[in-house]
Order: sequence, then C-alpha cells, then structure tokens
Amino acid sequence: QSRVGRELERLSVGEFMLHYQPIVDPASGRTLCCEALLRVGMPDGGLESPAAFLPWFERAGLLREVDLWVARAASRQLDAWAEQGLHMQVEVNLTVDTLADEDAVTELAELVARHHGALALEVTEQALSADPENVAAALRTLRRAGARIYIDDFGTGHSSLSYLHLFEVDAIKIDRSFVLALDGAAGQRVFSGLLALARQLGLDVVVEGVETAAQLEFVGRHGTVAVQGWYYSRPLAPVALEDYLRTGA
Ligand code: G
Ligand code: G
Ligand code: NA
Repeated sequence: QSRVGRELERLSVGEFMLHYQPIVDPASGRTLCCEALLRVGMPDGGLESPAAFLPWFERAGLLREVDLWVARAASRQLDAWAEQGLHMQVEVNLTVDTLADEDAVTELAELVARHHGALALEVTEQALSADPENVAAALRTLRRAGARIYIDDFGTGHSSLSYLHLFEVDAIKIDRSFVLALDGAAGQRVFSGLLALARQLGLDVVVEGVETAAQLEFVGRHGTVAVQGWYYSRPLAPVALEDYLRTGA
C-alpha cells in the first residue's frame, strides 16, 4: 500500500482529529472564536502535526479531501457544542485546490449557511495570489452564504497586496513572523504599518503567535485586535477547550 493510501485510510478511520486554538479579545479576556487545526493521533498516544503529512496529500492532489474532512468535522463539533449551549465560532483553513472546485465550494456554502456564521474560513495570502479570479468568486459565494473570511499569514505573500481590494474579506491574520520581529524598532514600525493598512481597508485584525506579555503589551497599543497564541493557549482538544472557556485558563 502506498504512503498516500495509508494516509487516506487514517483520514477515513478517524485517527485524524481537530484541535481548537482560542482567539481572544485581550481587553476582556473573552474567547471570540477559535481556529480548527488538524492533528493525527499516533499509536503511542502522541499527536502528529499536519506539517508532517499535508505534503503527502498535496503531492497526491488530495488537499481538497482534507479541507472537506476538516470542515465536516468542525461542523459536527459546532453541533455538539450547540447542544451543550456553547456557541462558538470556528475558523477552518482552506487551500486553493478546494476553492477552485465548484462542488467543494457548494458543499462548504451549505455547511456555512447551516451554521449561520459560526463556521468561518481562512485562506492564505498565497492562495489569493495563486488563482485570484477563481478564489475571488469562491469567496464571494461563501461570504454570501454567511461566512466570515480571514486572510491567513497576512504580510507573507508578497504579490497579493496590490489586488487585495478585489477580494471580499472580513479580517486579516497577521503572521507570527511579525510578532517575533517586535523586539526591534524596525519590526515594530512594520507591525504598526500593517495595522494601519488593515484599518484603512476596514478589516478586523487577528495577531497570531503572541507568546509573551511584552508582545501582548505592544500589540495592545494598536487598538482593538484579537490575539491568538501560546500566551493564552495552545491548540486544545475539544474537552480541554470547553474547560478553558469555563475557567479562562
Ligand atoms: O498546528 P501546527 O503548527 O502544527 O500546523 C502546522 C501547519 O499546518 C500550519 O501551517 C497550519 O496552517 C497547517 N494546518 C493545520 N491544520 C490545518 C488544516 O486543517 N488544513 C490545512 N490546509 N492546513 C492546516
Ligand atoms: O498557518 P496558520 O497560521 O494557520 O498556523 C497556525 C499555527 O501556528 C498553528 O499550527 C499553531 O499551532 C501555531 N501557533 C499558534 N500560536 C502559536 C504561538 O504562540 N507560537 C508558536 N510557535 N506557534 C503557534
Ligand atoms: Na490558519
């Protein structure tokens, strides 16, 4: 059996799972939403990061299957949480392969509509520039169905800034590399510039990869931004996220 065959089998037998990382409003400490992140359970009870296996799916042209698996699993989780009276917004990651596929976009739009905005979508800046026209059309469809659209890894995609205005999006997620650079004056100016650009474009901001109090303090000077990072929490299994939401820790 090929490596891709084995990976696909793991996808279907349920060794794949989603963890959820809180995205927090620093002013109130309230969790605004969370990002679904794919994990694979290992026989020894450990977890494998998607970085280890996504390239296999990419080479086999199967990222679309992964994205749809993630969206369906997040949708089931939202249903389970709603039954407990927990109303959370979950962001899932989409690749350009998925956005270019009409059937996939149709299914995603149905899921989005069913959850009335509780299912949000992240698209990397790279994906926007890879196939701008198809991606813009797909995002319009999904946004009309009620999805909030986040541009992921914002600031790292080089070419797409010039046609950012073509995409109907709601928010940007500022890449962790900009947070790491906050220990220098130049990095701080770049960060402030990105925030000013987001404001100018009327976009909400999530800052990713905040780990320290010093980073949080600097970020907090830039007005209302949401924060995702280890400072608040690592990605958590669903039950651990429920605990986090109850206790705030
Ligand atoms: O969570 P972690 O840091 O291990 O993720 C490693 C990489 O895998 C990150 O770049 C992240 O964006 C990506 N990733 C995690 N979950 C998903 C997912 O559900 N779909 C896609 N397409 N990428 C994911
Ligand atoms: O590619 P994307 O930006 O979606 O990936 C987010 C990834 O960043 C996740 O895999 C998550 O595990 C990781 N991550 C989230 N917060 C932090 C953080 O504070 N520090 C580091 N090093 N990684 C983080
Ligand atoms: Na993401």
